[in-house]
Amino acid sequence: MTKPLVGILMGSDSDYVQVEPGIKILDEFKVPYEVRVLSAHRTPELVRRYVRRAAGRGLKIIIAAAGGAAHLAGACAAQTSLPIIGIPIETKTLKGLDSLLSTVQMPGGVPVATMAIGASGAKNAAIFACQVLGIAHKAIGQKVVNYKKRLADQIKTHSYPSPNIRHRKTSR
Ligand code: RP5
Repeated sequence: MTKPLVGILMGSDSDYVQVEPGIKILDEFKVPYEVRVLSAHRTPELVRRYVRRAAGRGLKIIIAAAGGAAHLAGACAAQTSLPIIGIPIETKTLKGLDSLLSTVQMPGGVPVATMAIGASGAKNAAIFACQVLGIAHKAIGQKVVNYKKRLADQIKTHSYPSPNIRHRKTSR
């Protein structure tokens, strides 16, 4: 079995639905990953052990998703020099603004690459991880190039105004 390059951590099972779009991207790009539910507040010792061993196990990037007082990504960044990507989970009470601020507002010297709130952030976290991995892994880099080309093609085919629509001056 291929060793995982990306470790995906979630603070709770309840985060999975928002993280799933990112997992789908890693599947699509055929990037090996592993997923764990570990919480900075509920299982801090397990987070510490996981992160401390990550580089030695061959992981290159950790993606950490958490909601509310979202300390998970920061707690990971505190324990390793691997790049950490944070996904702020959308919450019921504050719509994820709480998660965003707690993930993004790291003190100088301890960066967390913080993505958008929720499912879009999860998708972007996976693409960003592939962009970083793509520097050393040519095949992954090429998948990102192809993906971005497909995105551009979609925009071109949905361009507006359509060349078939004539513009008329409207009179009152
Ligand atoms: C955070 O608390 C988790 O990341 C989750 O977003 C939030 C709520 O967790 P549950 O109460 O649903 O387990 O640590």
